[in-house]
Amino acid sequence: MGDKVLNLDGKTVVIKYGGSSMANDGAITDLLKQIVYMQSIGGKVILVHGGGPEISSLMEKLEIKPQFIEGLRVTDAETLNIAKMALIGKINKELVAAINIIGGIAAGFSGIDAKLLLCSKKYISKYENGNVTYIDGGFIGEVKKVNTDFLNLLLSNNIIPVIAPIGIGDEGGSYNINGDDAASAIASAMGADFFALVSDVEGVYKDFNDKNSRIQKMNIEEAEGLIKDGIVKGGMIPKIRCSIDAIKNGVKSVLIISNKAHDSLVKNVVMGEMNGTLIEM
Ligand code: X2W
Repeated sequence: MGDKVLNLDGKTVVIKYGGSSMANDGAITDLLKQIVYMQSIGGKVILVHGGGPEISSLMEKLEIKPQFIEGLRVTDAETLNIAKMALIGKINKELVAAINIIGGIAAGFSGIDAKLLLCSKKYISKYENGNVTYIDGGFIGEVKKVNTDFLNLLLSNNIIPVIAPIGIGDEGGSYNINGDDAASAIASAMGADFFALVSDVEGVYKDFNDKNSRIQKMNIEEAEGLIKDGIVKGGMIPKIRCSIDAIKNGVKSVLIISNKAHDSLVKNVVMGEMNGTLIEM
Protein backbone atom coordinates (compact mmCIF):
# COMPACT_ATOMS: atom_id res chain seq x y z
CA MET A 1 0.00 0.00 0.00
CA GLY A 2 2.99 2.36 -0.45
CA ASP A 3 5.34 3.76 2.19
CA LYS A 4 3.39 6.90 3.00
CA VAL A 5 2.37 7.05 6.67
CA LEU A 6 -1.38 7.15 6.56
CA ASN A 7 -4.01 7.01 9.19
CA LEU A 8 -7.75 7.02 9.45
CA ASP A 9 -7.80 8.45 12.99
CA GLY A 10 -10.93 6.78 14.31
CA LYS A 11 -12.89 7.44 11.11
CA THR A 12 -15.80 5.09 10.55
CA VAL A 13 -15.76 3.22 7.26
CA VAL A 14 -18.73 1.05 6.32
CA ILE A 15 -18.15 -1.24 3.37
CA LYS A 16 -20.87 -3.06 1.49
CA TYR A 17 -19.51 -5.95 -0.50
CA GLY A 18 -21.82 -7.19 -3.21
CA GLY A 19 -22.29 -10.83 -4.08
CA SER A 20 -21.59 -10.28 -7.77
CA SER A 21 -17.98 -9.47 -6.98
CA MET A 22 -17.48 -12.58 -4.86
CA ALA A 23 -16.91 -14.93 -7.79
CA ASN A 24 -13.20 -14.13 -7.80
CA ASP A 25 -11.33 -15.42 -4.73
CA GLY A 26 -8.33 -13.16 -5.42
CA ALA A 27 -10.54 -10.08 -5.42
CA ILE A 28 -12.14 -11.12 -2.13
CA THR A 29 -8.76 -11.54 -0.47
CA ASP A 30 -7.65 -8.16 -1.86
CA LEU A 31 -10.71 -6.48 -0.41
CA LEU A 32 -10.39 -8.16 2.98
CA LYS A 33 -6.70 -7.22 3.16
CA GLN A 34 -7.68 -3.60 2.56
CA ILE A 35 -10.23 -3.84 5.36
CA VAL A 36 -7.64 -5.20 7.77
CA TYR A 37 -5.19 -2.51 6.61
CA MET A 38 -7.71 0.31 7.10
CA GLN A 39 -8.36 -0.95 10.60
CA SER A 40 -4.63 -1.14 11.31
CA ILE A 41 -4.27 2.58 10.49
CA GLY A 42 -6.99 3.58 12.92
CA GLY A 43 -10.21 3.10 10.96
CA LYS A 44 -13.34 1.71 12.54
CA VAL A 45 -14.27 -0.65 9.77
CA ILE A 46 -17.56 -2.52 9.39
CA LEU A 47 -18.20 -4.98 6.58
CA VAL A 48 -21.74 -5.61 5.36
CA HIS A 49 -22.04 -8.23 2.66
CA GLY A 50 -24.55 -9.31 0.06
CA GLY A 51 -24.77 -12.62 -1.71
CA GLY A 52 -27.59 -12.26 -4.22
CA PRO A 53 -26.03 -14.64 -6.80
CA GLU A 54 -25.47 -17.29 -4.10
CA ILE A 55 -29.14 -17.05 -3.03
CA SER A 56 -30.30 -17.27 -6.65
CA SER A 57 -28.14 -20.29 -7.39
CA LEU A 58 -29.42 -22.11 -4.29
CA MET A 59 -32.99 -21.25 -5.33
CA GLU A 60 -32.37 -22.61 -8.81
CA LYS A 61 -31.01 -25.86 -7.37
CA LEU A 62 -34.30 -26.13 -5.49
CA GLU A 63 -36.17 -25.30 -8.73
CA ILE A 64 -37.49 -21.96 -7.52
CA LYS A 65 -37.28 -19.09 -9.97
CA PRO A 66 -35.79 -15.90 -8.49
CA GLN A 67 -37.86 -12.80 -9.11
CA PHE A 68 -36.74 -9.19 -8.70
CA ILE A 69 -38.68 -5.93 -8.80
CA GLU A 70 -36.64 -2.71 -8.91
CA GLY A 71 -33.55 -4.67 -7.87
CA LEU A 72 -35.22 -6.21 -4.79
CA ARG A 73 -35.83 -9.93 -4.44
CA VAL A 74 -39.45 -10.96 -4.03
CA THR A 75 -39.16 -13.00 -0.81
CA ASP A 76 -41.72 -15.59 0.23
CA ALA A 77 -41.19 -17.79 3.32
CA GLU A 78 -39.17 -20.40 1.43
CA THR A 79 -37.00 -17.79 -0.28
CA LEU A 80 -36.40 -16.18 3.10
CA ASN A 81 -35.06 -19.47 4.47
CA ILE A 82 -32.82 -19.92 1.45
CA ALA A 83 -31.50 -16.37 1.84
CA LYS A 84 -30.70 -17.08 5.50
CA MET A 85 -28.85 -20.26 4.58
CA ALA A 86 -26.79 -18.58 1.88
CA LEU A 87 -26.09 -15.28 3.65
CA ILE A 88 -25.74 -16.27 7.30
CA GLY A 89 -24.81 -19.91 6.97
CA LYS A 90 -22.30 -19.70 4.15
CA ILE A 91 -21.08 -16.29 2.99
CA ASN A 92 -20.86 -14.62 6.39
CA LYS A 93 -18.74 -17.41 7.83
CA GLU A 94 -16.49 -17.57 4.77
CA LEU A 95 -15.72 -13.85 5.02
CA VAL A 96 -15.15 -14.03 8.78
CA ALA A 97 -12.80 -17.00 8.35
CA ALA A 98 -10.88 -15.23 5.58
CA ILE A 99 -10.36 -12.04 7.64
CA ASN A 100 -9.30 -14.07 10.64
CA ILE A 101 -6.55 -15.83 8.70
CA ILE A 102 -5.36 -12.62 7.00
CA GLY A 103 -4.56 -11.15 10.41
CA GLY A 104 -7.64 -9.21 11.47
CA ILE A 105 -10.13 -10.29 14.11
CA ALA A 106 -13.61 -10.52 12.65
CA ALA A 107 -16.88 -11.68 14.14
CA GLY A 108 -19.92 -12.36 12.00
CA PHE A 109 -23.55 -11.61 12.73
CA SER A 110 -26.85 -11.17 11.02
CA GLY A 111 -29.24 -8.39 11.94
CA ILE A 112 -31.06 -10.87 14.16
CA ASP A 113 -28.16 -11.07 16.63
CA ALA A 114 -28.40 -8.49 19.42
CA LYS A 115 -31.32 -7.01 17.39
CA LEU A 116 -28.62 -5.45 15.27
CA LEU A 117 -31.07 -4.63 12.46
CA LEU A 118 -34.62 -4.16 13.71
CA CYS A 119 -36.93 -4.18 10.68
CA SER A 120 -40.41 -3.57 9.45
CA LYS A 121 -41.86 -4.74 6.17
CA LYS A 122 -40.73 -2.78 3.14
CA TYR A 123 -42.98 -2.28 0.14
CA ILE A 124 -41.20 -2.01 -3.18
CA SER A 125 -41.60 1.43 -4.72
CA LYS A 126 -41.87 1.26 -8.47
CA TYR A 127 -41.56 4.42 -10.54
CA GLU A 128 -43.29 4.62 -13.91
CA ASN A 129 -44.05 7.73 -15.93
CA GLY A 130 -43.47 9.91 -12.90
CA ASN A 131 -45.88 7.89 -10.72
CA VAL A 132 -44.94 5.61 -7.86
CA THR A 133 -46.73 2.39 -6.94
CA TYR A 134 -46.00 0.27 -3.88
CA ILE A 135 -45.72 -3.48 -4.35
CA ASP A 136 -45.87 -6.18 -1.69
CA GLY A 137 -42.67 -8.22 -2.15
CA GLY A 138 -43.15 -10.51 0.87
CA PHE A 139 -40.55 -10.63 3.64
CA ILE A 140 -38.43 -7.72 2.48
CA GLY A 141 -37.18 -5.68 5.40
CA GLU A 142 -36.65 -2.00 5.95
CA VAL A 143 -34.29 -1.16 8.81
CA LYS A 144 -35.93 0.87 11.58
CA LYS A 145 -33.18 0.73 14.16
CA VAL A 146 -29.53 -0.31 14.30
CA ASN A 147 -27.95 -1.50 17.54
CA THR A 148 -24.99 0.89 17.39
CA ASP A 149 -23.99 0.11 21.01
CA PHE A 150 -23.28 -3.44 19.97
CA LEU A 151 -21.23 -2.34 16.96
CA ASN A 152 -19.29 0.17 19.05
CA LEU A 153 -18.54 -2.52 21.61
CA LEU A 154 -16.98 -4.65 18.89
CA LEU A 155 -15.12 -1.75 17.26
CA SER A 156 -13.67 -0.54 20.55
CA ASN A 157 -12.22 -4.02 21.01
CA ASN A 158 -10.66 -3.97 17.53
CA ILE A 159 -13.08 -6.56 16.22
CA ILE A 160 -14.29 -6.11 12.65
CA PRO A 161 -18.05 -6.72 12.52
CA VAL A 162 -19.13 -8.69 9.44
CA ILE A 163 -22.86 -8.39 8.91
CA ALA A 164 -25.32 -10.43 6.83
CA PRO A 165 -28.38 -8.44 5.68
CA ILE A 166 -31.08 -10.43 7.45
CA GLY A 167 -33.07 -8.47 10.01
CA ILE A 168 -35.48 -9.15 12.85
CA GLY A 169 -39.03 -7.84 13.13
CA ASP A 170 -40.86 -6.71 16.25
CA GLU A 171 -42.53 -10.12 16.49
CA GLY A 172 -39.26 -12.03 16.09
CA GLY A 173 -39.71 -12.98 12.44
CA SER A 174 -36.88 -12.52 9.95
CA TYR A 175 -36.63 -10.19 6.99
CA ASN A 176 -34.49 -10.23 3.87
CA ILE A 177 -32.90 -6.80 3.51
CA ASN A 178 -31.23 -5.61 0.35
CA GLY A 179 -27.54 -5.57 1.29
CA ASP A 180 -27.08 -2.00 0.10
CA ASP A 181 -30.02 -0.85 2.23
CA ALA A 182 -28.71 -2.69 5.29
CA ALA A 183 -25.27 -1.14 4.82
CA SER A 184 -26.74 2.31 4.27
CA ALA A 185 -28.78 2.07 7.48
CA ILE A 186 -25.67 1.00 9.38
CA ALA A 187 -23.54 3.76 7.84
CA SER A 188 -26.23 6.32 8.73
CA ALA A 189 -26.71 5.11 12.29
CA MET A 190 -22.95 5.07 12.84
CA GLY A 191 -22.51 8.53 11.27
CA ALA A 192 -19.91 7.01 8.95
CA ASP A 193 -17.24 9.15 7.35
CA PHE A 194 -17.10 6.82 4.37
CA PHE A 195 -19.64 4.41 3.02
CA ALA A 196 -18.25 2.36 0.17
CA LEU A 197 -20.43 0.23 -2.06
CA VAL A 198 -18.04 -2.28 -3.58
CA SER A 199 -19.41 -4.35 -6.46
CA ASP A 200 -18.38 -5.45 -9.93
CA VAL A 201 -19.25 -2.14 -11.57
CA GLU A 202 -16.71 0.64 -11.60
CA GLY A 203 -19.16 3.37 -10.70
CA VAL A 204 -22.22 5.10 -12.07
CA TYR A 205 -22.33 5.66 -15.82
CA LYS A 206 -24.39 8.16 -17.77
CA ASP A 207 -24.51 5.52 -20.48
CA PHE A 208 -23.73 2.03 -19.22
CA ASN A 209 -22.45 0.97 -22.66
CA ASP A 210 -19.96 3.82 -22.79
CA LYS A 211 -17.18 3.11 -20.30
CA ASN A 212 -15.94 6.70 -20.71
CA SER A 213 -19.16 8.09 -19.27
CA ARG A 214 -18.44 7.27 -15.62
CA ILE A 215 -19.54 10.04 -13.27
CA GLN A 216 -16.58 10.86 -10.99
CA LYS A 217 -18.45 12.99 -8.49
CA MET A 218 -22.06 14.10 -8.02
CA ASN A 219 -24.34 15.58 -5.40
CA ILE A 220 -27.61 14.07 -4.21
CA GLU A 221 -29.82 16.17 -6.53
CA GLU A 222 -27.87 14.88 -9.51
CA ALA A 223 -28.15 11.35 -8.13
CA GLU A 224 -31.94 11.74 -7.72
CA GLY A 225 -32.16 12.98 -11.31
CA LEU A 226 -30.48 9.82 -12.59
CA ILE A 227 -33.27 7.70 -11.11
CA LYS A 228 -36.13 10.01 -12.17
CA ASP A 229 -34.81 10.24 -15.72
CA GLY A 230 -34.41 6.47 -15.97
CA ILE A 231 -30.65 6.73 -16.60
CA VAL A 232 -29.78 4.17 -13.92
CA LYS A 233 -31.45 0.78 -14.01
CA GLY A 234 -31.75 -2.57 -12.17
CA GLY A 235 -29.43 -3.16 -9.23
CA MET A 236 -27.95 0.35 -9.54
CA ILE A 237 -31.30 1.86 -8.44
CA PRO A 238 -31.13 0.57 -4.85
CA LYS A 239 -27.45 1.58 -4.73
CA ILE A 240 -28.19 5.18 -5.68
CA ARG A 241 -31.27 5.34 -3.44
CA CYS A 242 -29.39 4.08 -0.43
CA SER A 243 -26.48 6.44 -1.16
CA ILE A 244 -28.88 9.38 -1.15
CA ASP A 245 -30.49 8.16 2.09
CA ALA A 246 -27.11 7.73 3.73
CA ILE A 247 -26.01 11.26 2.88
CA LYS A 248 -29.34 12.77 3.96
CA ASN A 249 -28.81 10.93 7.25
CA GLY A 250 -25.35 12.33 7.88
CA VAL A 251 -22.87 10.08 6.08
CA LYS A 252 -20.14 12.32 4.66
CA SER A 253 -19.07 10.48 1.52
CA VAL A 254 -20.44 7.56 -0.44
CA LEU A 255 -18.23 5.73 -2.90
CA ILE A 256 -19.53 3.39 -5.56
CA ILE A 257 -16.49 1.42 -6.71
CA SER A 258 -15.44 -1.93 -8.07
CA ASN A 259 -13.05 -4.34 -6.47
CA LYS A 260 -11.21 -5.02 -9.71
CA ALA A 261 -8.11 -3.01 -8.81
CA HIS A 262 -6.60 -4.72 -5.78
CA ASP A 263 -6.15 -1.50 -3.78
CA SER A 264 -9.05 0.57 -5.14
CA LEU A 265 -10.78 1.03 -1.81
CA VAL A 266 -7.71 2.21 0.07
CA LYS A 267 -6.83 4.52 -2.82
CA ASN A 268 -10.26 6.11 -2.62
CA VAL A 269 -10.82 6.21 1.12
CA VAL A 270 -7.32 6.93 2.35
CA MET A 271 -5.70 8.74 -0.55
CA GLY A 272 -8.74 10.50 -1.98
CA GLU A 273 -8.30 9.13 -5.49
CA MET A 274 -11.39 8.93 -7.66
CA ASN A 275 -11.60 5.68 -9.48
CA GLY A 276 -15.28 5.16 -8.87
CA THR A 277 -18.22 7.50 -8.32
CA LEU A 278 -18.15 9.74 -5.25
CA ILE A 279 -21.47 11.08 -3.95
CA GLU A 280 -21.56 13.92 -1.43
CA MET A 281 -24.14 16.45 -0.19
C1 X2W B 1 -31.02 -9.36 -1.23
C2 X2W B 1 -30.02 -9.68 -0.14
C3 X2W B 1 -28.66 -10.03 -0.66
C4 X2W B 1 -28.00 -8.91 -1.40
C5 X2W B 1 -31.29 -10.63 -2.07
O1 X2W B 1 -32.13 -11.42 -1.69
O2 X2W B 1 -30.61 -10.80 -3.09
C6 X2W B 1 -33.23 -8.31 -1.30
O3 X2W B 1 -33.16 -8.09 -2.51
P1 X2W B 1 -26.13 -8.49 -3.24
O4 X2W B 1 -25.12 -9.48 -3.68
O5 X2W B 1 -25.52 -7.36 -2.54
O6 X2W B 1 -27.06 -8.09 -4.32
N1 X2W B 1 -32.24 -8.89 -0.62
C7 X2W B 1 -34.44 -7.89 -0.53
O7 X2W B 1 -28.36 -7.75 -1.33
O8 X2W B 1 -26.96 -9.32 -2.16
